Amino acid sequence: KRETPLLDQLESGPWPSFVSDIKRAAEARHKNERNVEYQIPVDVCDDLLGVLELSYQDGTTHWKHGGIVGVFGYGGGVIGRYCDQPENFPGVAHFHTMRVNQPSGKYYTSQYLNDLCDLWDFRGSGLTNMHGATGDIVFIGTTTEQLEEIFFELTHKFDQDLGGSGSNLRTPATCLGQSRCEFACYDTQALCTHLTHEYQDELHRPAFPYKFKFKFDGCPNGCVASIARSDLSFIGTWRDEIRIDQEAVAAYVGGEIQPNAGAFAGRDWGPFDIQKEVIDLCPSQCMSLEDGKLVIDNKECTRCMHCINVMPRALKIGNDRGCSMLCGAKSPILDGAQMGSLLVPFIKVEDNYDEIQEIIENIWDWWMEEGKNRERLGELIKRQGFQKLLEVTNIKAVPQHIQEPRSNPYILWREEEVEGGWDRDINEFRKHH
Ligand code: SRM
Ligand code: SF4
Repeated sequence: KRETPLLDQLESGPWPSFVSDIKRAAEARHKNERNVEYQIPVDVCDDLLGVLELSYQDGTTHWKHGGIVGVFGYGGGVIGRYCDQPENFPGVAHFHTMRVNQPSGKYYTSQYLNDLCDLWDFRGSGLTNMHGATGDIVFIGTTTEQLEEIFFELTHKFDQDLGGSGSNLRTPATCLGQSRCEFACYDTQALCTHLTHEYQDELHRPAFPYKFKFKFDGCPNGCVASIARSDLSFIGTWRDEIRIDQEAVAAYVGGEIQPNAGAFAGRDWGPFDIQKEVIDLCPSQCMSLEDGKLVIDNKECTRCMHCINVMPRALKIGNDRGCSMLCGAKSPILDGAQMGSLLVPFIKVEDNYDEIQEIIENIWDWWMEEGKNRERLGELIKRQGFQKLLEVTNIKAVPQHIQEPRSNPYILWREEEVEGGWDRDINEFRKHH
């Protein structure tokens, strides 16, 4: 057993510690109560702790980049990792990570989880990350020889595929949507599953300038935070009116129904004040109480979800539902972090997803043609302009595309698009219109 004084300190804080977890895994591996015929060194977890301790001592990583590893026919799904001190830490000389495509909405049977863990105890370190930040089941640490074996078992016995890594479509991620959530404006799981199957090639064979992520939120609550971390984000919305049950509104106001404290976890509500907690907090100030009835000016509503979150029994999403598509979110490498920009304000999400796929493919054609190596979609949009994106997707400019009307018009008109051209006399023009 290795001494790890620096790592031990990490266990002393108030939070659950990954160091304790790895120690527990190391111990279990040595005990081997289920007589697993380990296919990688039994002290993989001890060596992992050892090399991590050394990194803390030296103030630098002892993992080195390099050496592409993977499975036959795929270009993604496996991240190669080698230790730069293989003599001292033979258990982690190779320590590759495998990303496994999680089921939509992350539903499992216990049997299935057990089988996954058994496979990984047998052929890997036993350490997992459920789930990685993109959403995958992440298997942490195995040797090169095991990769094909694991892949074979996953695809043949588990009916399960690898996820994305590298310059390809990354594993799409979705909220659990209509399977449990009354706010879901479209079937997020169905769309996620459909596009995952449809774009298998793009997921497994890196042919893009860089990574590309899809994420699906059933409503603007954004439980998978698609607006911040996907190149193409699908956010459920509706275009008719919020449905109001006035009796339930009165019951909230009268204290017979408690507001949904989950919307403000841990907060002591006291008597519910609808003016203060809902009406005054509406970002577009489109609500009022008239003779005890709640009135919403729906054309001003921005679908922020606040009122619905607080009073879910009184207010419900509209009936004419679909999603908005936003594009270009990314984290800071190369050209700075960006949130998604609205591209399609509303699109129906029906059984046939042709219209959605047409938009996706037009974007990809443009990005693959024009994108520089390691340039995310968001950066290409910044470099060539949002207008160019509208041209390649054949989407007409609408006011929602413009961030700050008048001070920052995103859209530039060509002379032939403007009645009277550049030489028109504005005053003449005004007189006639
Ligand atoms: Fe990431 C690079 C791990 C989710 C933005 N990310 C890396 C590298 C390859 C860096 C490295 O070489 O050490 C890491 C590989 C570690 C390994 O050995 O597996 C790495 N990223 C991860 C994971 C494994 C962290 C985790 O444990 O959760 C996540 C993937 C697990 C999964 O598939 O579920 C992971 N990375 C993300 C996310 C979150 C998301 O997808 O929602 C982001 C922000 C969203 C985005 O895409 O911008 C993210 N990772 C990056 C970036 C910055 C890209 C940019 O354009 O700004 C890099 C740097 C790069 O690509 O060179 C990066
Ligand atoms: Fe429900 Fe909306 Fe969260 Fe999806 S994003 S789980 S629909 S609240």
